[in-house]
Amino acid sequence: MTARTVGLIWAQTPAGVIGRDNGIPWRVPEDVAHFRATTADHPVVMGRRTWDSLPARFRPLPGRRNIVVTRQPGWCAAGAESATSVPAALALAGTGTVWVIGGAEIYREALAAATDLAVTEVELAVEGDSFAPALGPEWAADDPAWQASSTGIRYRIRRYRRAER
Ligand code: NAP
Ligand code: VY7
Repeated sequence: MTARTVGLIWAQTPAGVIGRDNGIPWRVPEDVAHFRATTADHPVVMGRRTWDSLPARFRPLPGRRNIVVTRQPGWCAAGAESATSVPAALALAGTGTVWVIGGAEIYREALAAATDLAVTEVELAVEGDSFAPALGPEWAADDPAWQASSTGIRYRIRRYRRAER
């Protein structure tokens, strides 16, 4: 049997906010470094709105296959591959580790296929319009200590594993 890792990676507030106005309403450089290191050399799957949210100079995310999920049959962008569903995107990614990098719609749809979650909690009370998916009791998390970012924002990076089914 082929061991396959389908990871979801996001950063959220304690209230579950992950985005606002098609952006992330904070900047925590230690989290961005964690995101870059975790996804390095692996395909990343994202929703079309998250692709649009990346500044043009960071598109595609370098060193990774960028797979964009869209319902638009003719959608294309330089440096991106496209797929018309989450399962099709995961199939296109092949058999190694793949990271699903957002946004809210895509996390909800990919959660059923996920084996691992990397969730950064940032201790901020900010309003948002995009939220992390609700997690059921099948997800077991570690309990790392809170850290202080160079920005002063407290954060911690939690790992979730799905219990074997
Ligand atoms: P999204 O999940 O990035 O993308 C939604 C789009 O994906 C849809 O409009 C559609 O594209 C496509 N799509 C969704 N389901 C599909 C399906 N079943 N089949 C085919 N295509 C499908 O958008 P979002 O939920 O609005 O999330 C964006 C927000 O999340 C932004 O605020 C972003 O900054 C934030 N974000 C936060 C983090 C974090 O870690 N904090 C990470 C990533 C993103 P078309 O409209 O082209 O058909
Ligand atoms: C998404 C960017 C957004 C805006 C400006 C630059 C966790 C995060 C995400 C997504 C944080 C982002 C960027 C940062 C990454 C760089 C390229 C430039 C790279 C997520 N835990 N945190 N996120 N870039 N899914 N999960 O900041 O990206 O990776 O090369």
